[in-house]
Amino acid sequence: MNDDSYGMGTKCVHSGIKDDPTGAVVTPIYQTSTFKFRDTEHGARLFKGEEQGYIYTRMRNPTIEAMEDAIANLEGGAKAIGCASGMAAINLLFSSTLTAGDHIICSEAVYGPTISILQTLFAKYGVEVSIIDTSDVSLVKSAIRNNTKLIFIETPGNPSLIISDIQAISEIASSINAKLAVDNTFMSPILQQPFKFGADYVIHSLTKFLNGHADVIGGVVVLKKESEYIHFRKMSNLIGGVIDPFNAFLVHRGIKTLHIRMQRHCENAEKISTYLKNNPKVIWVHYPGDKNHPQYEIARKQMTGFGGMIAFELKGGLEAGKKLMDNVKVWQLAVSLGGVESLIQHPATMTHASVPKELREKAKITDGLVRLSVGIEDADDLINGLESGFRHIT
Ligand code: LCS
Repeated sequence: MNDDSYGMGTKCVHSGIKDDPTGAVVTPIYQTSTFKFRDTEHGARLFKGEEQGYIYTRMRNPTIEAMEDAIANLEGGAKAIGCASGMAAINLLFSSTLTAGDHIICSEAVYGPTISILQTLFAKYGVEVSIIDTSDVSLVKSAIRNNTKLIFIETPGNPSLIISDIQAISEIASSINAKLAVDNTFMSPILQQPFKFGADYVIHSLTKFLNGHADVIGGVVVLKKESEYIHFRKMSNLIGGVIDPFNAFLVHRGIKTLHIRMQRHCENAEKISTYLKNNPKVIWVHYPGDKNHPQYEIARKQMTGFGGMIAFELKGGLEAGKKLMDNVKVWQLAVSLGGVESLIQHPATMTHASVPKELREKAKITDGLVRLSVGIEDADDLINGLESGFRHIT
């Protein structure tokens, strides 16, 4: 299935599936921690890398490998490494690419803990950190130092949906021999493929759209170049934050419907963003498919659909937001995103509470901002469900 003549739907259904000795049409759950050697010679050869095979699930497992191959194929990357969570993937990426004395540039509009892990753990290890607005390419250029090794962007960014130009930033990175990593969680490979625009690494929280059913925590690092695989795999073995076979199976199963789920997420979000824009109780709406979105042209260049995430601000700020969130129907008040069910949440006190207030405000995460993860229910029910909440705001 690693053939570009196939469409994304076919790739979603078939990618990664291994020929199984039983003839199983899906890769089964190899729920085993360890694998038997034929004899001592065999075990020694596997450990020396003289023969390929399975040793121990932290190192390699067929069910996890099948999911990794599927994601690498969908992203157009060479290899992928499954991780225990999106944060484990981010940790693996930073640990594998940064050393004391290196400098990283990171978007200010990212999932809160991505900033926190840089400012706490990696700063403590001697990594220099610049958190900037990467939607402005000139700010990326001026943040460059002679020790810059990695630029990390999330686009669209969580939760404000600010968009960074992957191609322009990848050109800056390659001009100084630095690497570009893109958190593609909000888009999935169906709507955006950062390698096509020059990225070196893609990460995902698999917890979100790729699994899509709100029943798994997982993450992945996807590598553009096969040559970096052994280094990353060794780091993954040492850090130990690997996904387990059952969760990998569920993610792989979720991927089979990713293309049709993303289509429905996009259709529903488009309708809901229009409803919100026409709502007199709403001040502004951020949706990448909106012609008034500040980076709409960049969105059109690098995305093939505008996704299922919406951010908006209500007249009456947080107090109005609380009334809305406590009274909606169909929508559930919960963090996370990308599942079939629609969720509503308040970033300033929830997903981005760990980000210092002045940085939050700089990243346009105002106290009145409400974030929607639009699911695949019927759009009319979702609009009526929001309307139930809006009626409580006077
Ligand atoms: N990257 C993005 C863009 C995310 O939104 C998240 C989690 C992560 C990475 C981390 O992934 P995890 O470790 O949770 O699998 N975002 C969340 C959110 O917006 N609400 O709850 C979690």
